[in-house]
Amino acid sequence: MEPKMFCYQCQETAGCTGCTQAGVCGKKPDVAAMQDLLVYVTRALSAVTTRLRAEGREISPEVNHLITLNLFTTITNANFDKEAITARVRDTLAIKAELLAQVAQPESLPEAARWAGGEAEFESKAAQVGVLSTKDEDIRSLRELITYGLKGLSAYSKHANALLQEDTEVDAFLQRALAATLDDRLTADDLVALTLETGKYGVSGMALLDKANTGAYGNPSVTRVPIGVGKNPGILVSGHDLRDLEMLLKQTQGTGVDIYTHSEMLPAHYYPAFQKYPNFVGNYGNAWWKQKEEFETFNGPILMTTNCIVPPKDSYRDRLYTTGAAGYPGCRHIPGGIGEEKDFSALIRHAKACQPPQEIERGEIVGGFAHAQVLALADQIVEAVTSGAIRKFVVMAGCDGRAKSRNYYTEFAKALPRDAVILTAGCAKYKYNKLDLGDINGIPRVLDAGQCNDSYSLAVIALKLKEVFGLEDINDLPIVYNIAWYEQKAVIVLLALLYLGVKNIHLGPTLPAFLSPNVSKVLVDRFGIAGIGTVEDDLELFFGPERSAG
Ligand code: SF4
Ligand code: SF3
Repeated sequence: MEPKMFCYQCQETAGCTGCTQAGVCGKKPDVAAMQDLLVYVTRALSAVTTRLRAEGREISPEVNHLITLNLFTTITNANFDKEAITARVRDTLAIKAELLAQVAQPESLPEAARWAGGEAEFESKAAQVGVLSTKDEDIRSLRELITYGLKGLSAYSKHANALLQEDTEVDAFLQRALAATLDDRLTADDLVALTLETGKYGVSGMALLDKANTGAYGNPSVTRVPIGVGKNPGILVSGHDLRDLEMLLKQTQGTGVDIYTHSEMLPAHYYPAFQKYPNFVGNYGNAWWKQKEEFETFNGPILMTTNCIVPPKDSYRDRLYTTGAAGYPGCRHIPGGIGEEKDFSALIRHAKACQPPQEIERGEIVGGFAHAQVLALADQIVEAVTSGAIRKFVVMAGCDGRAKSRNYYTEFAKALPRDAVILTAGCAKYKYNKLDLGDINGIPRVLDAGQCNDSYSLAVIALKLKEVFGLEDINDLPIVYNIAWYEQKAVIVLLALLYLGVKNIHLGPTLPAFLSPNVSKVLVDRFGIAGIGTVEDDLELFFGPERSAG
């Protein structure tokens, strides 16, 4: 069949090769095309800003923010709204034209930087600039690997920017690297080096976000989060944007409307600044892909602050609101830029006219083991490792998804030896965070550091343990990595770990389709990256044949 689109940026890509007729995620070919064009014009704008910096000019924060928001908009499951994406293409071209006029020798920039097509040409241009426009499969693979890492980095930057934190070096790198994906002179070796540099700036971007989050909301601490429901009508908040949640919590005080978190918003409960709100009652449901059932039974309005949106059922479509980078055609979008107060009164009015949520679970989840909390428990943890009570930590961070093969992670968690502790972050945790895995000398066997955005905590914890145990090499720690990925934020986390020198990371449930055989080989040879096998085989690999039963 003639391909109508080509996208292979996420783990669920069709046939583990590429979505060519429609996205498994629900993305339609016309939206995919407009996303391709948005990435293209963003690469072009980045080529212009990178040249201007080289000429000694400053780039405004507004332009930096436009670029990060553009990339964030194209992350899997963030935005399905063709009109909104087209508007961003228009705005980007307008700003590029303004900046291009300031470049000393524009003719030496790549063709993309000089393209100034009108809206009538958008569709035909989009058809020429997608992933497959790079013919060499290894160059294409590396360009996309870098681009997906930069999409993840953009998400982290955008969240930090929302809390008025900036790192202009991260922005300059992001734009330089994005511009480099247009440069036909770069060899595969150049692009491998740029991939690793992307990981370096991934660490900086994650550190910036950590500073922004903890500076604004305090350090997460051990928290028990209820998963049942109350009697008031509620608003369910999903995605990753803590600033949006803060505004909503403030605006709902005294209204009789309760706030619940869904999926990746769960870790908001771990922050002291949010715990003071009496109507911030708990977490409802599970990971993003369960939306269809859980949004239906929630009964009230739902606010998607970022990815991951599942195309909604008619039963709750009118209750689904988006904001920030998120968008869905026909769903109401709450506007508001960085530093602006968003107006959530429409959701609050809507909630008051709805029934309270229907109970789907009871009990609680324990989390809040971000770096400060874990470091506060360092003596206890070091003692448990030294005495042999904890044999190994298993990093099982990352994403959840709908593929049945992900049941591997539940089975793996259940079968782990009882002296193993899971370190996690991201929505991958929903595969095992409601199992009763117990504790080791009071240390829970699942230590949840937070959102995928908080994966930085896992790196800080590993580096601290390396220091405490006086080790030369981070790979000598009793930590193994069995990471689940789905979308592009997991790509920047992976690149950040590689930059920190972590070897032998297992990535599943399948390896990325965008890695060509040669690029995979580089990752295998240099970093020992591997996929997953059966639970039994992998446990033997990580713990040896003598492992005790879980
Ligand atoms: Fe397919 Fe994933 Fe791209 Fe959606 S984001 S079109 S599922 S590869
Ligand atoms: Fe999850 Fe989308 Fe990646 Fe934030 S919500 S980890 S998949």
